[in-house]
This record gives sequence, C-alpha cells and structure tokens, in this order.
Amino acid sequence: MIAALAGGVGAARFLTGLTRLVKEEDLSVIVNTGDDIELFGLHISPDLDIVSYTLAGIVDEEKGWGIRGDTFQCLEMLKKHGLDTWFGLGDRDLATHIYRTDRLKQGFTLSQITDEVCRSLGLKVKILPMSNDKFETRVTTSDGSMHFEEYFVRRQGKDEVLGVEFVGAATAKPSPGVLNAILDAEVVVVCPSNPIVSIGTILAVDGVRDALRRTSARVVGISPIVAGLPIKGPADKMLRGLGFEVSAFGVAKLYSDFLDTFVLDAQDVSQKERIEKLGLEVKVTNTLMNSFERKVELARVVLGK
Ligand code: FO1
Repeated sequence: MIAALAGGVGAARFLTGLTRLVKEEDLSVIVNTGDDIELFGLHISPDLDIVSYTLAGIVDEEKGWGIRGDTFQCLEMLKKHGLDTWFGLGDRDLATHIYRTDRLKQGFTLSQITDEVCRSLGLKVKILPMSNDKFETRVTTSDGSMHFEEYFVRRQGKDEVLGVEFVGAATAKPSPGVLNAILDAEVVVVCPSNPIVSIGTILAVDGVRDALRRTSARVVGISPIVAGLPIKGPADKMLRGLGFEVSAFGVAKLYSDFLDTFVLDAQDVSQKERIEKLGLEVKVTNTLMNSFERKVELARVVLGK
C-alpha cells in the first residue's frame, strides 16, 4: 500500500505519474481540506476536486484546476444578479459543488461524498479528506485575517503574509482511514505541495504527525521549492512571512521529525549535505514535472524503483 499527502495542483500532477507505477487500488491520497470554502451556499473543496479531476483526466491541465473546456455561464448570470464572482466556478464544476452540498445536507460526510464522486469519475484510487470536521486556513495580512482563497485568488497573493491560522485544528479529527493509510503503508509520499497551507494543514490534524513518526513505512518528501521558488502558488511568501528559510532545506527541516528521505531538485544539490545533517537520506533528481515522462521518472525515484 502507498499513501500520499497532497494539496492541490503540484501534488495532483505528481500523482498522475505515481499512478502509472502503482495500482490505483493500492494508493490512498490524503488531501488537504483547509482551502474548503462556502460560496453561494455551496461547499467547495478545491484540493479534493483538483486531485479527483486530475486523476480522472478531466482537469483543465493549463490552469491545474476546474474541468477542461468548462463554461462559466452560471457565474456570468450570478454576476448580473450583483454577486461577487471572484472564484472561477465553471458550470460542470458547479455540479460537483451542488452534489456535495446536497449530500452534506442529507447528513453524509465529506469522506462518503468523496467516495461517491470518485466512483462517478471512475476512479479506483482512495481519496481521503484529511478531516470531516471544520478546518479553515486563514491568512493574516496588513488588511487583517482572511480565508486562504481570498488571499490567494481574490487578492492574487499580493499581500505580505503576517500569519497563518488553522481554525478548527484543535478539534478536527482525521477522517476514517487516514491514520491507517499512514500506518499500513509501505511508502508514504509527501507530495510537492505548499508545506504550510497544504501539507502543514494535514500535519495539524489530530494524530497525523504522530502516525507519520510511528509508521514502519518509508516516508519520502519531494521538495516543493526549487532554487528558492515554488513551481506554483505562494509557498515562498508564506515561508518567508512565517520566518522559515525559503529553500529546499527550509522545507526538509519542517518535515525532519517524521521524514526518512527527501527528494531534492538537481538545481539545489548544494543543499544536499545540510539536509543529510538533519538525519535524512537525500535523493537528487530533476523534480520539474514538465512532461508526463518526468512525472513517472520522479515517482520512480520516490518509490526507489
Ligand atoms: N485558483 C485561482 O487562481 N483562481 C480561481 O479562480 C480558482 C478557482 C477554482 C475553482 C475550483 C477549484 O477546485 C480550484 C480553483 N482554484 C482557483 C485553485 C485553488 O485556488 C488553489 O489551487 C487551491 O486551493 C490550492 O491548492
């Protein structure tokens, strides 16, 4: 069994390579739900949808989120009604949010609904929300505290990050199967996602970090920072804003209490020794996933195949 901790776009792209090497039914993906947001009365789970759409082959590859070829007629009409439409919800994508919200109202959990959506999309991989409980990532800037998506999408990540808060972290329980996926795995992969608001959120769920420390699995992390920058998203601004070193080493240090192996991009080979001094095995490879073959090759290095 393989388990993966995943956020959004970077993780999803890596997972398409991983699922070429492992049977889908042998893979459990634990996904961040701290980005979840309610808009127009709908419960939206951005990372769950990015991972499921990507693995189902229907994601808009260029954006990394939403459904390929989707239209935005509904959003345009909502705008005519005077509503704020800063978050790009396509018409087909809205069907997922309508379905999820309807099933939540009927008393089903996010886990159960995610299973149903995966089945509808023909997926055999197990996609697990990190928690079924309320968990909201909020970012503090000079304009105060706001939802992560407000910071990242509405304000285009332009603000300086003064703080990050996980509302609900003290009470959020891991959803069914999350801890066992980690404890029963041969390999646990920490995907190349934002270490603060995509992986850090999962680590903040009760029992997860402890399970990662205790598991007999080999725990392998892929650096989301290459030559001081993330491939996509605000990881550098967040690390800097929170006082962490904005480098592969900075991320390795954040994970060093539970990680066995760290996969470093060749451009950062000069950091190899510093990271080994954290007690980690370091593998150096080209981690830039600019082709399908590269994704598969990266997954091969991660699995040690
Ligand atoms: N990201 C954007 O930059 N702009 C958007 O309008 C946007 C809409 C959106 C809709 C559904 C969805 O599942 C994701 C969406 N994302 C959008 C991506 C999202 O903001 C982030 O990629 C994740 O939350 C971080 O992993």
